[in-house]
Amino acid sequence: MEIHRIDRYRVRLPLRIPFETSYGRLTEKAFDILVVTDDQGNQGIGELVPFEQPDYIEETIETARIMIENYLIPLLKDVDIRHPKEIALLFDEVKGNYMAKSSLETAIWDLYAKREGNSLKTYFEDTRTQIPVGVSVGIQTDLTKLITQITQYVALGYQRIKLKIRPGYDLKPIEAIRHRFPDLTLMVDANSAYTINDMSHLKQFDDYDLAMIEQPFAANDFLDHAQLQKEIKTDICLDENIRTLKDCELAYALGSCRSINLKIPRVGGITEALKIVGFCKEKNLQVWLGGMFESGVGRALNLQFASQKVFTFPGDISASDRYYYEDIITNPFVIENGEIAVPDGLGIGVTLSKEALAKYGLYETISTN
Ligand code: OSB
Ligand code: MG
Repeated sequence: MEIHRIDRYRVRLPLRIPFETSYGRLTEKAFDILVVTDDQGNQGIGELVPFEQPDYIEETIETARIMIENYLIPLLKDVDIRHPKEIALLFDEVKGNYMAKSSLETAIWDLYAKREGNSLKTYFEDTRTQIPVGVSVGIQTDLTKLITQITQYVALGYQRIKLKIRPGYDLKPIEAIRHRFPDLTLMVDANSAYTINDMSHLKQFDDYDLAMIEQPFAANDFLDHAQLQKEIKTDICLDENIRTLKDCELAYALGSCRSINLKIPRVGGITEALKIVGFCKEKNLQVWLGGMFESGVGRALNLQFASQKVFTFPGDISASDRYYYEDIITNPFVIENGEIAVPDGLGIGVTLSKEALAKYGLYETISTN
């Protein structure tokens, strides 16, 4: 198949609750939906997920748009794609820029699955139809409000809580949550806010039976994470560090972590994500699926991918209404008994809501062939 046309919706969705992390506060999520069309008029959709500021990782939505328009789309010109796994190789000559690559790569996987008449999950091994899910809770300095929020999420059935932390906001909220919920599966995510000088402070986290500590140190640090993992009992999980299979191999070889937060966009798409899953299975390294505040399009992709049984630990894949008042797909995701159902339709299995896109999105054609 050949890609003959690419359109995009630039979307901004207001968040129900502002989301604060160690690096900033988000009140609205900007993202693009890319629509790729083949030579027969079949279409696939993918989500471009980076933030507007380069504060989670270096990519931003604007740098990604430049990479897509000026460098990635030209690589697709006149190429006969036999299988979507060829895209990662084709994009390899562009260094980094994984989220930009992923938006097109995942759209092409969706297109391919639709063209072949399959649900995307049929291309993965050992799948199930319901996914256990958790929720990531932003920094909230008012501990009463924090506990109220977590109580609501627990009542809704979320099977795991991830608390965002930063220096000065860690042991107190952890203790408050543990006091109220002694048996809750609880983890924390620092988004790179600590340094090796905080070692003795971080060791105190061992007292709270945390499932893991996600990304305490810098996004490109492997050595200090390895040092910490040697000295602490709690599992370390890497998020920002992991862009490629090579990063996983390095983390494993050095002992930098015992768990991997896998985000398909952060590793450039499905093909690299599958390699990472294979490696983690082989090495018995825990892997679970993270999120980027995706709309229903990215969320559907995450659910398809998380259908693989290796993802036993509940992912950052919450119901649509945890994030947004209104989603841009016709059937928003709901949580039931702590799980979300994997969509059954062709490809990623969701349909864009033209009304919601008219309200929140700007439509434009970015490539014709
Ligand atoms: O560090 O995992 C993270 C959201 C945005 C950017 C980074 C992260 C997160 C989350 C929430 O923790 C993930 C989600 O629910 O989509
Ligand atoms: Mg994280």
